[in-house]
Amino acid sequence: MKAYNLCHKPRCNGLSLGLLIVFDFLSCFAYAETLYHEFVVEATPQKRLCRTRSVITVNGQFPGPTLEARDGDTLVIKVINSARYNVSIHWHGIHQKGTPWADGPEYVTQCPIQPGASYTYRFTIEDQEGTLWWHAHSRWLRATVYGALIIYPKPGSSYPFSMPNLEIPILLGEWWNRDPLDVLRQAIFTGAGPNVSDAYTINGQPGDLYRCSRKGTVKFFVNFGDLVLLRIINAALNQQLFFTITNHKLTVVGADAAYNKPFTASVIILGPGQTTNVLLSADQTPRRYYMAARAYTSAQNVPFDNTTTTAILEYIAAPCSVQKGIPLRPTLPRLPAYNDTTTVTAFSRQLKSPTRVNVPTEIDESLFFTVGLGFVNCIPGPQCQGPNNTRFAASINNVSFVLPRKASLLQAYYQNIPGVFTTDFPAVPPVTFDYTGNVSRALWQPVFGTKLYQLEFSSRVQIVLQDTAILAAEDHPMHLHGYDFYVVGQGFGNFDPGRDTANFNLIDPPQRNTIDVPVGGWAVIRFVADNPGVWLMHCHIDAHLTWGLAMSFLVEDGVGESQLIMPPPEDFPPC
Ligand SMILES: *[C@@H]1O[C@H](CO)[C@@H](O)[C@H](O)[C@H]1NC(C)=O
Ligand SMILES: *[C@@H]1O[C@H](CO)[C@@H](O)[C@H](O)[C@H]1NC(C)=O
Ligand SMILES: *[C@@H]1O[C@H](CO)[C@@H](O)[C@H](O)[C@H]1NC(C)=O
Ligand SMILES: *[C@@H]1O[C@H](CO)[C@@H](O)[C@H](O)[C@H]1NC(C)=O
Ligand SMILES: *[C@@H]1O[C@H](CO)[C@@H](O)[C@H](O)[C@H]1NC(C)=O
Ligand SMILES: *[C@@H]1O[C@H](CO)[C@@H](O)[C@H](O)[C@H]1NC(C)=O
Ligand SMILES: *[C@@H]1O[C@H](CO)[C@@H](O)[C@H](O)[C@H]1NC(C)=O
Ligand SMILES: [Cu+2]
Repeated sequence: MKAYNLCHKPRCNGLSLGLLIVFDFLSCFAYAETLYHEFVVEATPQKRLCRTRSVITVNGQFPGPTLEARDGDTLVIKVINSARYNVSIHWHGIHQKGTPWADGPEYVTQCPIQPGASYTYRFTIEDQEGTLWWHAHSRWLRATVYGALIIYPKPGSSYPFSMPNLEIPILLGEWWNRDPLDVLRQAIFTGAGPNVSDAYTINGQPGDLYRCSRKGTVKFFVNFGDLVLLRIINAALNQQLFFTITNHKLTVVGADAAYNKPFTASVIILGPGQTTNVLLSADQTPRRYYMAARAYTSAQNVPFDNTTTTAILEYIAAPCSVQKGIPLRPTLPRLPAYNDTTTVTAFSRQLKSPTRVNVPTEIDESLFFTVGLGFVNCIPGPQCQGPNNTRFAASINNVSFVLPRKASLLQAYYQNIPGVFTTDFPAVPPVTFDYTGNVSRALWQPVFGTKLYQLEFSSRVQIVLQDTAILAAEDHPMHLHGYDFYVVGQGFGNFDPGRDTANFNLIDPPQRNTIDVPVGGWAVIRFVADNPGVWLMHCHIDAHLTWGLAMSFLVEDGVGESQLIMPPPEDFPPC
């Protein structure tokens, strides 16, 4: 495996990253490169919370290896499945223009890589800079199969902010004492909500506030005066998280691999799937400080993991402070209450693109999608343990998404395999109702189907994502594959085109790949469908995805050669 050399970056002090970044002067003059990696998916024993269990990892690392590239580079990653589960890997936020077969969601763009098999993902990074990540996209394997994907500017260009002298990837995760696939299996069997996690983690470690965890607590070392770029990724399976650091202000400079107008915050919020880049000035008394994350949960009376994960930010000069009588022991930062939606709203309202952007103003496809939970009535018994003798479900426009089995959606489209999907996904809800009000029980049960929405190449799309109060209003981090989109508006209650359209931000809306649709509210996104393929859009809370909170777009070919779906690679995994 090639270690990537980053000439525009100052030498890392090595302590905090634990990575040796070799400074290769020659690469400063190189243009786009092809970077080859091998990912061996395998079971590895890991000890957390006083017990050891077998964990599915990549190359035995948890979290998995950090991929580093520059805008314009091509990544070639051979994934070898040495585990006993089917697996596929998604490169979250990469557009995959011209390489839809490399996107990764199982049964959407490929069949899974079966035990003993391998598949090589090849894709080029085009006009993207910032922090993304990669993760398994096969059942709940992403609980442990994930890592950072960092995209540096092209050679000769740099960040639109002061050059940090240290960069730290921070991956927030969720840990179960049991195998997460057993947790999933049990939830699918009973129809009830899955067991909540036993811990949150920072770079794989729960931190000082959990049993038997203190020894493993992650420490990041900084020098007084350092300007540090934290690349924070919410890799948790099912939970939005607040993140903060005692006594330090965070300057938000990017989200989902797009820059934004810098603003400061003491707490940031990330839905699963989202990333946030923040600058931190190490300008406090040299000592140890906690960074901490815990749940933001918007659904009422729903069980959640109410624990707090911590890591330590330690000034290298801290021992000198001890001599002056300043204790080393870190203090906990103040985190918002688990249901503090006000803080979440205030944070997301501040996110704006750095300059005026090119938002589509004429719209060809005006879509209105309700996103929310639901249930299915069932015969009381062990497989009917959802609320009041039901099984949980979730849907978009009342369609609960079912993955095909005999071929992936992309393959079925490309090879004209009949009977795999239909293209009648509704553009608007089949029934109009008071989405966020007291919804009649007659509306709570969705239909199941594998329905796609077909888009002409280059159509300008607007989607109103409207939360519903069916079972419980809840915020849903909606992720679109294959595209970034502009978030032109957000609000609470039912979207009202008459009132709300006038307030859209068509000047400098933030660009993202995952939008947290406010609890009991709505978000409006716009993008141009210029990337042919089959692209999943789904809630990034895996419990909701399991229940069907997903749909797919089928984007037709354009006319030029670069606007066609190319044939699948030869090692493409069969079903
Ligand atoms: C889920 O939680 C219940 C209650 O605590 C426990 O009995 C069960 O074993 C757990 N299941 C899994 C798969 O962790
Ligand atoms: C969460 O835990 C804190 C203590 O850490 C406690 O004060 C609070 O009541 C708990 N909240 C819920 C909803 O369980
Ligand atoms: C948050 O939860 C607490 C109790 O856990 C409750 O007293 C408070 O009203 C809730 N706040 C909001 C905004 O729902
Ligand atoms: C379950 O039934 C009880 C009693 O009829 C009712 O109060 C509650 O709202 C119901 N819950 C759901 C989720 O339907
Ligand atoms: C919601 O509507 C049902 C009838 O559809 C009614 O029985 C119930 O009282 C209403 N609940 C509230 C809180 O308005
Ligand atoms: C969803 O479809 C089912 C079956 O047609 C229907 O009973 C239910 O009322 C619909 N719900 C909504 C919100 O459209
Ligand atoms: C693994 O993938 C193959 C091919 O799609 C499928 O036949 C098999 O059922 C999958 N195994 C599991 C456990 O899902
Ligand atoms: Cu959701």
